[in-house]
Amino acid sequence: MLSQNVENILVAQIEKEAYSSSLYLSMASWAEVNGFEGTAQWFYAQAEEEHQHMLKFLAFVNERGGKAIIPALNQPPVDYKDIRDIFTQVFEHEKYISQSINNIVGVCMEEKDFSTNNWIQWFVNEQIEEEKSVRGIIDKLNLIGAHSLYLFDKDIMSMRATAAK
Ligand code: OFO
Repeated sequence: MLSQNVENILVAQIEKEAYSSSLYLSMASWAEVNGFEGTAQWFYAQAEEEHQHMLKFLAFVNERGGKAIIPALNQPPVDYKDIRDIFTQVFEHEKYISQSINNIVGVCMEEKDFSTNNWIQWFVNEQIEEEKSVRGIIDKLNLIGAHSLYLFDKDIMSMRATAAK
């Protein structure tokens, strides 16, 4: 059974994961209409992954005797300056999510909820991977000039295919 504090912070995370999915869908759509097909595919896959994260939180809250709440979401940004801008925003967002997951660990420890703490460790590791992968993409973007964006777009498509879990 979850304590009220643990339930509340897990329910708040359902909203954050749902917003992440919606944000990445918006980025996918921007990339698609601006001709970056590979980047769009990367974001569509990322949006799906975030949707799965949201479902994991939802199922866990309900299984442990809580009540998952399906949130209303804010509209994500519609326009982005360029590809670099988009990935910089992704990196900032993922750092915010990592902080949010760490806060959940903190509440689990305060409440001595060792089973939720054990379960949330999957997300702790997932965030390490996500930050690493986005940092890798930004490093790549910093190495290339504007002319090579077409090659970058093709390249990122294969990165997604190999990194898929
Ligand atoms: Fe961006 O990963 Fe969910 O938690």
